[in-house]
Amino acid sequence: MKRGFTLTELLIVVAIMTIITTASIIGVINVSRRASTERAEKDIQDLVETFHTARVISGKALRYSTNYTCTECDCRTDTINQINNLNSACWVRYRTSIDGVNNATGDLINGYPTDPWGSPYMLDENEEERCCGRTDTNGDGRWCFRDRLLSLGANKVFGGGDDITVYITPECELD
Ligand SMILES: [Ca+2]
Ligand SMILES: [Ca+2]
Ligand SMILES: [Ca+2]
Repeated sequence: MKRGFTLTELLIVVAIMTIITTASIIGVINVSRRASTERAEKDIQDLVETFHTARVISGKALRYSTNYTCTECDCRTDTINQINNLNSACWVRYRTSIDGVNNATGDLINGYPTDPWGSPYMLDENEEERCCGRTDTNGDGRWCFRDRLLSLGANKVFGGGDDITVYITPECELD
């Protein structure tokens, strides 16, 4: 005589299916997160190469192409809403800097690159920036500090353990 599933058997089957489904979803999320991180790293690498080109063509530190010593500074205290606002001071400055680099390189940057989470890339120009207690220790008239480029990561704000940060070796000799 055939018998149906008992309630216990049904519950076990449901539990197993739930576990399998959850594991699959987590797997998909992890793969997608890894793909986003890899894209951000690739974008950053491309931008660094373009910044280098601007540096070589102009013969000057990046800050002279962007006309800023801290493109990202208007973004540092921004909330997610502000980062999402294309008219915010953060975005205006970012577009101005990209335009400056394109002027120097003959339009090597296509559009205004955003990271995989929709934020502009953050740039702090530091090479030949005379501030912040920095000194020209070897007295050659060049302040050799590293420019920094980063993605805010999935949380779209500075910090939180998900920033992807690259420091750019200055073209001038290190002090
Ligand atoms: Ca700076
Ligand atoms: Ca120096
Ligand atoms: Ca972050």
